[in-house]
Amino acid sequence: MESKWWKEGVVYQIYPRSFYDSNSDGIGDLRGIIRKIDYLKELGIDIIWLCPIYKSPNDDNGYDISDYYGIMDEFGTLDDWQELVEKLHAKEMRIIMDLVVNHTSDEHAWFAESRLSKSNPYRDYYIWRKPVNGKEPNNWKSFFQGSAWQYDKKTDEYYLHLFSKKQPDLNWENSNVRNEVYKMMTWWLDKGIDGFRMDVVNMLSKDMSFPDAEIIPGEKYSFGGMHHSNRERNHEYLREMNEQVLSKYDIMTVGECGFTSIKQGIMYTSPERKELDMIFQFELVDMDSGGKNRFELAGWDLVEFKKITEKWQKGLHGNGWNSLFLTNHDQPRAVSRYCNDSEFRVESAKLLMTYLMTLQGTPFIYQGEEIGMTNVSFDAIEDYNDIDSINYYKMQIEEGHMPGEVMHHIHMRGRDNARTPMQWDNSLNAGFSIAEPWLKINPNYTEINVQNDLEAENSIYKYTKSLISLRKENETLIYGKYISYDLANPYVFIYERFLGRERFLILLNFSEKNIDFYFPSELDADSFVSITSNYRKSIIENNFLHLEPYQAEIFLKN
Ligand code: ISL
Ligand code: CA
Repeated sequence: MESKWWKEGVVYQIYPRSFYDSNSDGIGDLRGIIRKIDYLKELGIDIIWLCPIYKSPNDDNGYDISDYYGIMDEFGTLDDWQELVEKLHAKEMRIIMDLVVNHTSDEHAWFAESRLSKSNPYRDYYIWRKPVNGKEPNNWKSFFQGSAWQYDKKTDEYYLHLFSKKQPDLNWENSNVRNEVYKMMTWWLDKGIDGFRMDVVNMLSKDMSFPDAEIIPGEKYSFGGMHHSNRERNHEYLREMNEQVLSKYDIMTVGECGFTSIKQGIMYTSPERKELDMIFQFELVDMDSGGKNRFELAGWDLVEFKKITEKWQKGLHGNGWNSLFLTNHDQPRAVSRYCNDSEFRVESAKLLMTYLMTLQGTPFIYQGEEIGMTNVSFDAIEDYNDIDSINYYKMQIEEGHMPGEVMHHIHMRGRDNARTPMQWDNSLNAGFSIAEPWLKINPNYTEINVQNDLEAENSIYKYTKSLISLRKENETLIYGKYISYDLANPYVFIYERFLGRERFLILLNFSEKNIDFYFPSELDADSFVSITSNYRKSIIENNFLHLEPYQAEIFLKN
């Protein structure tokens, strides 16, 4: 397997609005990130992924871009950005930028032109269709609730928006659109960035005949995934992008690819196909969502979690490359979702970090994960900012659901769980800003904050730091093969990473039970020695170990 810097590095995702506010307006900004470079370097971070910082009316917090070449005023200037990049590079860190080109803002100059008339040269930059029987052209659903089509009176047509109606989808069939995107990517790459995280990059190609999607009985609209995800033409676009832009630089790319099978995953990431370096696949984080939408709560279970992990670990080995993540700015906090965020919060967060740092792939830490930040439960919908949660609330109330029930879904699944400001210390506003923050702080900041973790002996931060360095010192943890044992065990996850004669054994008790655990006999477990633990290093005797709640342990074969 070819070694690459982006296989060996650890990525830290920054949601700039919530990271650190340097000028006291309540909004995180670029100079705020500059001030925290040392904090990230100290943790062992190699690469930063910056969520969108481009000009945007912020209907979807920067994922609705009105100018790809400009910086959002609240975040600073191009000079601030340049300084950030230089300072990162001076510390031998790299930076990847969010690339959002499935759609623009409706306030982008192209769309302003496009909607003016059917003969406007920019008309075909977007996807316009006539009404069908006085209604939307088909039954596709927006990811943010309701129809994916918005009627525009001026020309009596609908435009497609897979996300909010302020995020019209670009028409990738149009080569002018593609060339504009490649030009823009080249502009940023020439400014020295080290790659892109590509937003919903598996949805660029749509079935241009726009057939109705199969519908869940009782529903009005349907997601219609196969009509706009992972289409053959999407791969063609990526290969063209690679040829025209990506292949000319030593960079990394990670494509956000929801609803993607392992077969598609190989197609996107296999080096011979020259598309992307890695993708985010959502099988793990979608496991506990119901069929209708992401807010519908379904069960989560470890056996399924293990199967998905195994499928991707084995499936991409030698064929492509995995990304590893348990949360991001769209997901609940991992510790609240998969483990225990109260009594065993510290043990749980360390367990999840152990998982993240011991698999094959590039690990992504989301801001605050290194100190075990948790979900939040604000009482009122007015305290929420996320368009997805707010639209969901409105629709559910209209459909007659009780506010308490709807709020519960938002508490469990809402994207603002991940977006509350970073908790730096226990001073006013968690040290994030001296002004009132754009989104309320999680009230648990007095206990959960960076300062506490930097001071405490056995903190999550320190554990994370030691795992990152363990990973970097051991090629086996990066490139080694994966094999798992006891797949049917509903509480304990146990797997090995091996390369040549070196063998690491990872043991994770994903439950709050005390467990008398017997290792599979073929392992010869007594010959393994503990090198890391979130309790105290254990000794395996007669293939047996007593496990504490959420115990995580890494062993090395003697
Ligand atoms: O979250 C999902 C699967 O779990 C999908 O709904 C989908 O991958 C996601 O909504 C797409 O997210 C990305 O594009 C959106 C933006 O709001 C998100 O913040 C971004 O990560 C539109 O640009
Ligand atoms: Ca600010």
